[in-house]
Amino acid sequence: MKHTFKCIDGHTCGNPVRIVVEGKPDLKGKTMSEKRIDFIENHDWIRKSLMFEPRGHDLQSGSFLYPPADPKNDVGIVLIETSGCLPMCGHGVIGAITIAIQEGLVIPKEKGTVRLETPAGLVVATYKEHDDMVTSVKIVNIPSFLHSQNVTVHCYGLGDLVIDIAYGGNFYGIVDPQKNYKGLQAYTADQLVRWSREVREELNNNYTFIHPEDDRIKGLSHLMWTGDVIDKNSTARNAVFYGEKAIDRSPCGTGTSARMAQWAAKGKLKKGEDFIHESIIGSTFIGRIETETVCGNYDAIIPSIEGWSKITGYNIIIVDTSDPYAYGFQVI
Ligand code: PYC
Repeated sequence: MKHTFKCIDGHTCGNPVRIVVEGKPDLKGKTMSEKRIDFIENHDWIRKSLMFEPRGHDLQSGSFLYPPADPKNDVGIVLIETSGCLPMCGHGVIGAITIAIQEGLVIPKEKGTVRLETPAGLVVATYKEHDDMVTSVKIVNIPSFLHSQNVTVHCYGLGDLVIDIAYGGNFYGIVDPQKNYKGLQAYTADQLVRWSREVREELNNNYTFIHPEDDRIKGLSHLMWTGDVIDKNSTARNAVFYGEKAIDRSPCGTGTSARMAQWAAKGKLKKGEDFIHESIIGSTFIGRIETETVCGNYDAIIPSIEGWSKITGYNIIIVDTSDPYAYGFQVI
């Protein structure tokens, strides 16, 4: 049996995105959170086929668009990547909005604004256009907060590490420079990947991470290594690890949100100030605290993130169930 998926591929500030235009599953549930659970329970083979090798690679991420649960909104999204079906993904949303507007997949009620339902909540995106091309997308993300500070874990490669945990659409362990970690500029991406797997496992084995308002969002999936900026005009630099082998090539939208929440809680970033966040390759997102709020018992911020994407191709992908690698593989 052959399954055909018509996709549009692109990248956001260097990190890949793939929007599945045809071949997406009919998902049960009204909200994107309910659809996400149905996807995880009944359709995860599609993620594996489209994200893993040989049809994808360690960094691949993608999405499916659905009609919104609330007719006031423009569209809903279910996000996938190599690590699973995420509640929210900033670079993925910036890519999906760019592709959806440029290709006419979504006609927003108000030109220049897309009200997007994600499994993590409503995200309002505004976009700029020039000559029918989307030149930038700014998303106002969901409440982001510092979950815990100074959590200690042992990393065999580095020694004891003191880590803050923040939520920005996914839970992040944030490793700032300290006695046993000099900053990301001092290490190779390969070293960061190796240590990340170990540190993430330690954190999940020893601590519990559950979203205070939605217990379907749980577990720490991402690790952020911070370090010196490349461009002196940037505020900060980071490398986010996800999946089993990926270091985000973009500055990471949910990671930038989590880090702004960490900085806000420590008094290092105020509402309205620009937070120019560099990625491992030097691409940037502009972050800002739009408002302050609460999430459960946590003081939280509503962050915005602005970035850009480009379409790289139209891709018709076939999953032939007689192919021994129909459902993909990873080499770790
Ligand atoms: O941009 O939020 C993001 C993201 C998550 C994982 C990779 N990128």
